[in-house]
Amino acid sequence: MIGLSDAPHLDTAVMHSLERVRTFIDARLDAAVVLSPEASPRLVDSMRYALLAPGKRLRPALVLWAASACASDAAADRSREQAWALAAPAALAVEMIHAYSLVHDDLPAMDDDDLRRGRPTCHRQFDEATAILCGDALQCFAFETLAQGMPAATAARGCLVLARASGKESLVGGQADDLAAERGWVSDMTTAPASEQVAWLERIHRRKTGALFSAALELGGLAVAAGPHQLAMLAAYGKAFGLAFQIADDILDAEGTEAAVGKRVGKDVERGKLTFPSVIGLEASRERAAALAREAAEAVAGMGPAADDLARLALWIVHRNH
Ligand code: GRG
Repeated sequence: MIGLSDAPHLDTAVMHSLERVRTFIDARLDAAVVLSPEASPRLVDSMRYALLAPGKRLRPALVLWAASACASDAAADRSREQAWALAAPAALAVEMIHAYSLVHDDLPAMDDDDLRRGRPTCHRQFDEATAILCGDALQCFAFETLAQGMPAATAARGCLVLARASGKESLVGGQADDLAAERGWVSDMTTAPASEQVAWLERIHRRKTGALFSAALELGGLAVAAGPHQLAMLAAYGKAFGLAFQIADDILDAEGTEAAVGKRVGKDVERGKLTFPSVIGLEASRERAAALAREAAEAVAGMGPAADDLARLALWIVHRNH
């Protein structure tokens, strides 16, 4: 199995694989959001601005790599290209949901950020009302893309998976609870015992960040008719990956530079927010993230070399600098 000791090769391999995903997905995102006679030009411009901005495309990568990992088993005659073609609508859809959530998260009423993906945030580039509408339209467009691009039964199940990962019990619910804590609408967690703080953090991040990663993996599996055993391996990977990603994100906020990360850093500490480094310390956070990354890689080891990209991504995610 691929391990952290392969780190020097890990960066090169992950960068190369992510570049392939970006080439595949960016061309399709570009072609998807086009001006039609009924669409407002400013709205379409804002959607293109938010969606085509240079992100890592981690969620589309998870969709596509889950599909190719499962396809090698579920339908041996299917090449990676075929698996990716089947999973493409789902890969576009998850990136649309992600882009919408970033646009809304950056709004003055939420995180009030000026910088995202190394560029002015959507409401800074356009205006607040356009940014709200941009997020709304991207969210609807995600479900339209999924429903239109997949066979009816897969699309129905896919829409359910994506809706659950995006809604009141997941992305939006996690964001709402995070906001409630920050604004003092619920009891103050900063004075709770460390074990309760860690449980609280895990619950927030499982919904706010982890659920969409897990949905991406499940959608990739569904696109190639993966079996229950494969879906279970992807689910175990997703659970560990999501938390590893979030702990690494907290470490980056504490230690990263704005230039490398492409967004404002240090804001969690500035706002007195609970983070893994603030609760368990930087060193323990690094160890926890590395252990979770190994757990994720082990979860898909049973899929063999077809899951190497997934395993490498989990290991890379905890020592990235952006
Ligand atoms: C507004 C409903 C609503 C939800 C917002 C996504 C989100 C919930 C908040 C974003 C705040 C944040 C920085 C969360 C940490 C996890 C995260 C989503 C980081 C950004 O994801 P990356 O690193 O970004 O994959 P890129 O730009 O590379 O796509």
